[in-house]
Amino acid sequence: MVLTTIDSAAYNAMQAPQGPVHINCAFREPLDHSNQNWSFDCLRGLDRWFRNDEPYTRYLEMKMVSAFGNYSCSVIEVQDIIKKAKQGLLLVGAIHKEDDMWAVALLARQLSWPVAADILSGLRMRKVLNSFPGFDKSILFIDQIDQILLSDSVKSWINPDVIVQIGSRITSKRMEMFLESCFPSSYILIDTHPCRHDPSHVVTHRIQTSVADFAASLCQCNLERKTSRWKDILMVLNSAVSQEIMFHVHAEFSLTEPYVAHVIGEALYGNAAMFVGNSMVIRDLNMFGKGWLDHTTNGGNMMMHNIPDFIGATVSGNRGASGIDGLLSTAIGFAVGSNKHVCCVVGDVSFLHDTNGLSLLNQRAQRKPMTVIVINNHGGAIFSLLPVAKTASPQILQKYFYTSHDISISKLCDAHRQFQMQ
Ligand SMILES: Cc1ncc(C[n+]2csc(CCOP(=O)(O)OP(=O)(O)O)c2C)c(N)n1
Repeated sequence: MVLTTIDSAAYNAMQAPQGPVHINCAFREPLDHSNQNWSFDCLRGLDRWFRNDEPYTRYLEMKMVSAFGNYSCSVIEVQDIIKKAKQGLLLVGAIHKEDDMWAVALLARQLSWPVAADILSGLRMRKVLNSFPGFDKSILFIDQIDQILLSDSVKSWINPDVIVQIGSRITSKRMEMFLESCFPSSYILIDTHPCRHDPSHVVTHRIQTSVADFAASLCQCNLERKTSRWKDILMVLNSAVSQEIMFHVHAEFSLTEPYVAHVIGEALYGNAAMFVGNSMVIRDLNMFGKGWLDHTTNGGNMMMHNIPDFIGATVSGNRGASGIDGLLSTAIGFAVGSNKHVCCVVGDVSFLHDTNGLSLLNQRAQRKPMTVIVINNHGGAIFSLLPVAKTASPQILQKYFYTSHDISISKLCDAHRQFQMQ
């Protein structure tokens, strides 16, 4: 933490506008009087830093140093790291532009590494353009990485030596904890903005550039498409978990949250986008969401141009403090801004936190129709997963944590003259 913080401060102090920087030292967690013994474990992953006099996180620019398309030494060094990687992992966090989704798909093809795509990357809920989902074998999506990491034994086996991360934010807490503990020899973060985003304090190379430029720089390296045990095992694990999920999700005869998350893609079509609410909705979609077959696009023509058999579908959300307020209104703003049919999925308590959004829905100016899906489990189901659910009495839980209610969402929609189905 100290190293990445100092490196970022030093970098910012030397960039325009140059000047002093302020370092905030966060209180340790948990903030109580318990003494924690110092352990050598906290030095894990620092071998490279001890061995040379480079900063832990190096900030690099994608600079060409000649008209012949030659890159600076630092970029060549990154290319070299990628070339030599034996167990590479491409991690795709939140990205919003369709061009970037394309660029990531092309990058994934070049690297031929397993790809872990976050729900907010748009590649998780990718729309499949032909009738053979998964036909594009050149990209190995590990969509079930979150569940795979539930197993300690499997987790200890997953040791990427190089991670390339596109887009800053990762939704899964489990994934973030894994990234903190897996110590790859290089962790390369690509994003266009200069701001720091390294909650796990693991980034060794921070490159401020677009995905497209980064992918273009790798074109020069003639990366070999290697088959490897690493990829094969991840593929088998992913498909085993995916089949298991499919079985359980469809074996239930009731409408469960995982079921909705699993099939919701089928409600999308054409150029539709999705807005996901916080609490369990985004977590469920991140765990159970999957690509969907788009019947409205002519996949046959696209295949001829040797491009992937899928296109990213924009998925947005309000992360940061992950508030449950104003989500419907944000989704409406997103629909206006993106000019797409937006499917907004929120929990019932979140929906009730923003009933004013319903009156905004009535104003149809400047946007396409929206679909709002409320996952109504009559309260904040997320609290049933917290330790408090094991200790507090049911009455206390219902009243103060789940904030259970019997408000009729359908009547609320009627009151706002919104068409609704149950
Ligand atoms: C503005 C705000 N208030 C309170 C919270 C704390 N909080 C997090 S999740 C949650 C419950 C959300 O319930 P719901 O939208 O029904 O989703 P579910 O938990 O059922 O998935 C609450 C109150 C918050 N994140 N933001």
